[in-house]
Parts: sequence; structure tokens; C-alpha cells
Amino acid sequence: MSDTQPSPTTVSNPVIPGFHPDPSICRVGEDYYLACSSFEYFPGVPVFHSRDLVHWTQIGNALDRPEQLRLPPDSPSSGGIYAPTLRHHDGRFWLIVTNVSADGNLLVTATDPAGPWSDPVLLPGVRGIDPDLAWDADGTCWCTVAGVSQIRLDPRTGETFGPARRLWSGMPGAKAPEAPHLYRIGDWWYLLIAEGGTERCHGVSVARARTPEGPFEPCPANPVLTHRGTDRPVQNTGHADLVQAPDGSWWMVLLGVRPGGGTPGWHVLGRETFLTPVTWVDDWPVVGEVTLDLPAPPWPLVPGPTEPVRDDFDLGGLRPQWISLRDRPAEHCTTTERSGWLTLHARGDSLDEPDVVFVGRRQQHPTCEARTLIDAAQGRGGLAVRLDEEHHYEIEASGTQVRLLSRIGPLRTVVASRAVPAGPVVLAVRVSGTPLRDARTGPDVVTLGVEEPDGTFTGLGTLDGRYLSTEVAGGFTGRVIGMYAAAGTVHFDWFDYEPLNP
Ligand code: 6LW
Repeated sequence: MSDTQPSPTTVSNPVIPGFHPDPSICRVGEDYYLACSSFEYFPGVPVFHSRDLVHWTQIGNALDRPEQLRLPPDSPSSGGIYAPTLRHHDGRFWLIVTNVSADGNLLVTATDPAGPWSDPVLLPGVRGIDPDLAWDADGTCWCTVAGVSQIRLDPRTGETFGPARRLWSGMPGAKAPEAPHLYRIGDWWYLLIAEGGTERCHGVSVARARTPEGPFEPCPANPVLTHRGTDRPVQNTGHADLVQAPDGSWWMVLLGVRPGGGTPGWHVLGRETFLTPVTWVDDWPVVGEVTLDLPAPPWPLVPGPTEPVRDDFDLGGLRPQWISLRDRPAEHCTTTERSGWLTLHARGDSLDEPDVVFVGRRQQHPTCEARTLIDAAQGRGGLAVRLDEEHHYEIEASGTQVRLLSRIGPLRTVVASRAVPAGPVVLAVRVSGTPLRDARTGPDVVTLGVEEPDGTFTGLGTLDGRYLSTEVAGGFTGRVIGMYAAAGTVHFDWFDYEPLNP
């Protein structure tokens, strides 16, 4: 932002769009760091950096080695890596997280949050999901998990001490007390939780005590945040974490969704990371409404590097935004076999398979376009919009044939096919909005096709986007758009992703 340009009065939420749920945040000096869940994708636990809480840049992934992240081939979509907690203590970064498909709770540390992160310390004594770390002034480390219960932990060895103790089970009648975070703020210990379930009834509640072990008294105003029963454009608000800015102000990061279409509303980008301010009244947090246009924070904004539209795969390795399914063995995925190309050697024979070779990036905008130049002379592969193994649309090339395929639950369809000239061909996907005609209008439509030799786009079909939404497919993730190989060897010269104007 140049000195002459006035600072904006509002900033856009979500601050980290696309499926980046269960955010956990910490601050070191002027720098903020944030980590999110990643489920069946490898590498796992994306780590972000910001100087202003508004602009975030992914700096790596905490679990980027098979020794850290075991995701068995039969592990389900939306299994794997659930909610992390990221903290800075005693000169190091600490990240605790649950692998529900193997190992359970584990802890990794780093001096540089961009990595490398340590091999995991397994935590067999920590039972439950959504583990949190908090340290007392005497150095005692308290680990709190969903439910909500707590156990004393040595984070360096993983040893636990004594039985887990139930601290609080949330507000009467609310289900799923989870996502606990424990903070020492002033004379109080605060216990922040999510409850109501991560769907439309999601909310945030808080309790406080004079010691980290309780007893905790609930805030009279609980839930301190929920959008349940409202017509607000951001829904499912919950799973929050608190951070104090250098100027003493308090802020909350949390997950939310942006449903589109008629009723019940379908969200396709997964649960995204939002920001909202927090004030304090009578030593209780008061949380601002989570809006799409957030009043700008009272400090200079520091935009990060602009993400390029095109990835030419010429960096010698893949950028941290690229994710694969459960693993990414070098013998199946390389950018060195053909210099400046991404080469995929097939393993599974379609996107219905959990071990299909896939490299994708989160869809982060309601309307967007993705394109790739594919050489499928020696195999079969293409460009896909994926929610999970049972919900995906793809434009697939093999030699001089291109097909549009769809998988919706039990239904597999070859929607269209056509011949293309021999040689590399540009495949393209366009996601665009749909005018709200009636209660049954879906959230968007997905057009998949090819670019002719003269560059014009020819769609092979336009499919209803509701079938690639969480409300239809279920689960905890959001759409990922990427490249795959289903037979033989397939090469990709470049990949473009850019938002389109609504
Ligand atoms: C996570 C739980 C939740 O462990 O969903 O939204 C689970 N909250 O806290 C997976 O994201």
C-alpha cells in the first residue's frame, strides 16, 4: 500500500479463505502465526504468517514428512489430522494435534515456524481430540482436550501425570464441547470452547477460574459468539482461538462457512478462517459479529507477497500450497523428471481410489478458474474439482481423447467426450455463481472443458455445484482443485488458478 493511498476502512473476511478450519494462533513480537486442520491431505497442518492479522501467507506445513504424518491408504476422507493448537513458549514453537487415523495425539516443535518441525512426540496418555497446550507461571504444562478434560503433560517427553480431570462440559444442553483453549489473562484463567457441533448450531462459550485446574464459572452471556438462527452470510461460527495484539487489543480467529444458493444453503469452500475483534467487560470477553467486511484494525496493513496466477513447476519442488492424498511418494510425483513440468506416475486408476496420485490446491474463491497444460500421450489423467473419493468432477485426457466425468455418491457418469489434436492440450474448469431463482437453486455451477488451438474455451458440460458441497458430501473439508494421473505417466507444464469476478 503506497504512502499516498488512504488506508482501507474495512478488510475482507475470511482472512484465510478456502478450507482452513480449526485455526490456532499465536504471536511472537510483531509476528502472528496460525495453523489449521488438514485431514486426509499430505503435507498436513498448513502454517501461516501475518504482520497485521489480515494478510496471511502460507510459510509451510508442520507435518511434511511421512515420519510425522502417517495416513494409511484405507484412512477415510475427513479422517487424518484434526484440530491443532499452535503456541510459542520458552523460545520454541509447539504444535499439538490429533491424527485420528494413526498415532492419536502428537506434538512437534520448531524454532522456525516455516520448518523444519521436529519428529513427533507421541502422546498416548492424552486421550481425545482438539488438544490444547497452556503453561503455568511455574512451567507446569496443562493439556486440555475436547469434552472438556485436562491432564498435566511434559511436552518434551510426552509423559502425562495423574488422571485426566473433567474441567467443564459446556453450557447445559449444548452438544460437543470441544476445541478447548486455556489462557492466563490478568487474574483469571479462561477456558474457551466450541459447542453445538460444527454445523449451523456452532458457537463459542467461555468460563473462567482462579487456577488452571478450576473450578470454572461459565460466562453469563454464553455463547459469547454464535450465528445460529441468524440470516448472517457467515454461518457455523465456532472453534475459536484468542490473541492479543501488540497494542493490547484482543482478537479472535475462528472457523465459519459461506453457504450459497437457496435452502438449506450449500458451502463448497469448507470451513474458512475468519477474524473478529474482542473487547472485555467485567473481565468477560465480548465478541464482535463476524462480518464479511470487517472494520480495519487500527494499525498499518502489511500485505504479503501476491500469489502468482501461474505455477510453472520450475522451482525444483512444489510450493507449500500443493496437497496430495495421504502421501506423496517421489516415485509417483516429481518436478525433475521433465524439467519445468510436474510428472505424475499413476497408482490408483481413478479419483474414486484413495491412493490416486493427485496434486491440488484449495479452492479459495466462490467464482474462479483453473487451467493446466497436460501431456497425456503416455497415460490418462486430468484436472479435477474434488471434495472426496465419492464427490468429484474431472476433465480427463488420454492421447487424443478428452472426457468429462462426474462422481456423485454411487453414481459415476461419463458426461461427454470428444477428440482433440495429438499433443499437449489445455484443460480448464470454471466455477461460477448461479442467479437465485428459487429455494432449490444450488450454490454454483462447474463448467469443465478444453481450450481449442486458437485459445477459445469449449465446455464439455456444466454441472451443479451442490453435489460438491459439504451439505451433500458430508465431512470436514472443502473443494480442492488439482491434477491427477489415473494410468501410466502424465505431465503437466503449468497450472493457473485465479478468482473470477462474481
Ligand atoms: C475438530 C472439532 C471440530 O476436531 O471439527 O469444528 C473437528 N470443530 O473441534 C474437525 O475439524
